[in-house]
Amino acid sequence: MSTRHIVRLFALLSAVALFSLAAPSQEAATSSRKTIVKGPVPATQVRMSWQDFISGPDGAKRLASLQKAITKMKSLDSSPKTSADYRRSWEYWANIHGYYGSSSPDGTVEEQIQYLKDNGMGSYVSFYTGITDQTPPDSIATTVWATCQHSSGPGPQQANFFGWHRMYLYYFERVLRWASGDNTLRLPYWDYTNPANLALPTDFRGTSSTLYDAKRNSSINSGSSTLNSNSTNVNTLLPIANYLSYEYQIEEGVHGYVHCTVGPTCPVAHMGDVPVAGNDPIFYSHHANIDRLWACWQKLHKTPAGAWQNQQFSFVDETGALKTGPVKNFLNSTALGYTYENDSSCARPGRALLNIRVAALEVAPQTPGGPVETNTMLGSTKGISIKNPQTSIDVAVPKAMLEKATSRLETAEAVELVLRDVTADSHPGVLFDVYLARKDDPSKREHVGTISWFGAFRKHQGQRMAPHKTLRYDVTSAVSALGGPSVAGAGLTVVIEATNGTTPADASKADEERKKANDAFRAGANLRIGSVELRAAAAPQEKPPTKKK
Ligand SMILES: [Cu+2]
Repeated sequence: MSTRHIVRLFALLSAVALFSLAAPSQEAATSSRKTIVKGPVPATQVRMSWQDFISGPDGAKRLASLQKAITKMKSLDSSPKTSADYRRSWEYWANIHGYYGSSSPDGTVEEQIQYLKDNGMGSYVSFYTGITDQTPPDSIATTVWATCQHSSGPGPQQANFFGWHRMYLYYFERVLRWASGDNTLRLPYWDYTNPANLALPTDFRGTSSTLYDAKRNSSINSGSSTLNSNSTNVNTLLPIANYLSYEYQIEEGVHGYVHCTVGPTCPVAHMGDVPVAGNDPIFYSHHANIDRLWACWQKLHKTPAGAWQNQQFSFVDETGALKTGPVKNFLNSTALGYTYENDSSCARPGRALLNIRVAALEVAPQTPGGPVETNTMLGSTKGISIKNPQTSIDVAVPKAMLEKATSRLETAEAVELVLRDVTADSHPGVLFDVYLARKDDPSKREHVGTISWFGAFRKHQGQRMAPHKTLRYDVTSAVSALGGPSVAGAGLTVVIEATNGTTPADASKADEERKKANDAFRAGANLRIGSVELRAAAAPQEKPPTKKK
């Protein structure tokens, strides 16, 4: 037995011990692992999209239940710190995701404010008014607070982003039901992957609502801007069969984008800053949608075995009892008492992707020694420094190669853009839209992705960790839209452009928004991209023979 196995066995034994101590008596009598996730779960109910949740004959009743639950949880913030009531409070649940304080892995509020001041983001300090340092009051809080899993944060390389957050929402939802007295209550999801729902739902915007949070991007909060439709499109991700690739790309893509755009940016309270993100009511409907995107994937693919399934996490339930269990008990949402209104047609209408395009994005992320590429390099530009709000990077591709790759787009060839080893010294102050453009006419360009910074530069053993992201975008449709084979003579340029993530409802305000983003861009962050690569994936019979290991 290896040391690692012993450590794991020990973790399992301590978890079982903790569970037996904390479980309510009727559950302790049958302390098999399966009972950990059971308990008083009522019949399966549907987690609905926000729009449907508030509509129909029962819409007003459902909304009232949710508001009642959140109001009740907030009222418990002042409960005695070691009471079960405090473990059912809003503050406690936000602290499970993260908190500031001298025992927090993220340090204190004062340190965060100093970080913003030191890094040209002092104008955001006012977002920390009213945010205070917290201290875990007992061993249960010490166990469960600040345990969220993100691939960019401290912790194992395998993030367990989906697993941890599904468990978090499951126990949070149990507390919501307790607080509302409504056993049918399920979390509604904000389905921004549907272009009809890019605006923050109105009920979150009324300043007197319990769903309102002033610590957001003011234009998102007023409805004068929405999310960007391109940044929330997951069509090219859903077909990815590699679980860890899909998880990483959802986390780094749409998940981080929504955090930093509602934020008002990263790392700023609430939504843009990991330690305090759970204070905003929209957090839970955002993450219900992320959890749904996992459920959508589970409908399409077989979940692979992996050490991530055995990883154990601890939460508290609606009785205030500590609950510990492995992620593998949370794979089937029906057993947890919910299904999603839509988990079977999660892509936007359009053509189905060909397998070759999927293969291009399959590479497992963050593997030690770097990912193993299975597709062909068309061309790359190395060592890019982003010193301006807008940077154009020409990627030289031999004409014959680009001709070959573009002559059979979508039938035999797919094109992928890889931004390898994206890093910086501190937060760049803005997000970045990524465009693919024609070199001969840069006004012809296609939006292919958005780079965001949620959870970047978090502390690990006292040091702030710089992110090293490798981002991959399927640009096959973009190359087609730019003219297909005609780009072979024109050449291709990748444009990295500062953005605050929003799309103004009034299109004539676009220039104003761009100017705001340009002003917020921080050259001092020293953003660098190791290499910008265009790669081609060919249909299987055209693949060069792979080397035998
Ligand atoms: Cu999140």
